[in-house]
Amino acid sequence: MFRQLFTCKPIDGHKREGELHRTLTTFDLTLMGIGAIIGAGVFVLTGLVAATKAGPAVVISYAVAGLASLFAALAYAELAASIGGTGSAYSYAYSGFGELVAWIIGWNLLLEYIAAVSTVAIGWSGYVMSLLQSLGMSLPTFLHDSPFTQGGFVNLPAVLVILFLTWLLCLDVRQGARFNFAIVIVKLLTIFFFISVAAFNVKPSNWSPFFPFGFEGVIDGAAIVFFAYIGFDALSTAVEEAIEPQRSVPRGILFSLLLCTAIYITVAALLTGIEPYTLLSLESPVADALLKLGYRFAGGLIAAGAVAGLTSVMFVMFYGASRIVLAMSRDGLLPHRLSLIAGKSRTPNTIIIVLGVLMAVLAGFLPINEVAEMVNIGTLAAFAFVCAGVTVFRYRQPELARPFKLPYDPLIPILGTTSCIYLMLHLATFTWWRFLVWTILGLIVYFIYGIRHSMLRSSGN
Ligand code: ALA
Repeated sequence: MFRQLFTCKPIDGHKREGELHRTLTTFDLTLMGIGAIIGAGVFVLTGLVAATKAGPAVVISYAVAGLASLFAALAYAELAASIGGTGSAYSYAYSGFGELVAWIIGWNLLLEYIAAVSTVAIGWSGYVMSLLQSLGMSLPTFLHDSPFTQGGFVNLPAVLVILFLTWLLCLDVRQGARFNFAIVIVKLLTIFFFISVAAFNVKPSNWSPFFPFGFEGVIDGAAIVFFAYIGFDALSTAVEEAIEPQRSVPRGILFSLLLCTAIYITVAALLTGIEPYTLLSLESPVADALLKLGYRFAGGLIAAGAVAGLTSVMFVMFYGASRIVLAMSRDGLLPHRLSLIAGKSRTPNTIIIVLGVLMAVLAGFLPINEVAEMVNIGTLAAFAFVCAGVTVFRYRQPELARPFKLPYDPLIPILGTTSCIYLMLHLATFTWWRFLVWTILGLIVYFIYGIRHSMLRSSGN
């Protein structure tokens, strides 16, 4: 049994065919990447980090977090193309580090995705409420706040949006991709509107002092705005549904990340250029800055863009969570019957419905905003592993076909692992405690359930 903990699963690459539908192109994947990446991060955290951590140097925070994400994206691109597996980092860890490490990574990825969808749903509900207010409508408090807020009972809009996405994900994945396409266009238009208005209103004096909180502030800020980059990793769960995944998945990951990095740096520079960083709103800095410039309809427009943006983040993260559970249940580490694929749509409907109900309950009844910090630490840990995984596979499987090979090996994987760990060290101590508690809980689940039901064990490896 002890040997099983460290036994690596043989790589089955992209051989598993005929279960999910292969319909996604590079274009779909790039749009799904943008859909998952641009969301609450840029619409909220840019102002918060500029005002409290980094000042105008939030631009550098975005560059630092973007660079760490780029290293990780290159590693994801290589492993997604060569190893495949719908479980993303979980599947790579299973083939490179063995079952126990894979389980811990998968368990933390689940936390990342479930916490991301639930917290983003709460943020989404807030934006919907302000949109309704701008149209002269409202919902009673007990229907839009959790029981932990005075007068609240359930966050109904958050529950409804998750149930809607559950239904959408149970349809053919292609239909979901079409829906994603429409909302990504809305959010890109919103951001380009902001950029084109702000570009003519910059006051260079607002960029001085540039480093009011010093270098430490910039790195603390990077550990937080890292949240804005999360999401491209969800694309690596699409290898079984992508056409020519060895080419389309690496391209989708890299194209979407590079485009979003350029957008983030531009938005951060303009936002701190049009308004002194000390005056930026902590809740809705982008809309607020435009309102102060006299664009009255800006609030409504940005709220619409944010609603669209957050919807696509939830959609892609929910999709990623379902595919990771699919991989874990196929391996027997979670109940195997979850991995049933629905006949017509070829989607893992049982998993989607179970996750949908779980996330709807979390978003509807819990004040889980602080859980958002957990998203960053879980993701950074997975990214660090994926970067290290590239080097491990170079030694263990030198002959493995690598349709995409990251450049400057082994420099990039080393820089990727160290930069992710460095950013983790800049997160708050209580975040580390929670991370530890969640991981211990995962170990308990593994030793009570996973180890006994593992397919690797029953196959006698
Ligand atoms: N990157 C996603 C966002 O900013 C999680 O909302």
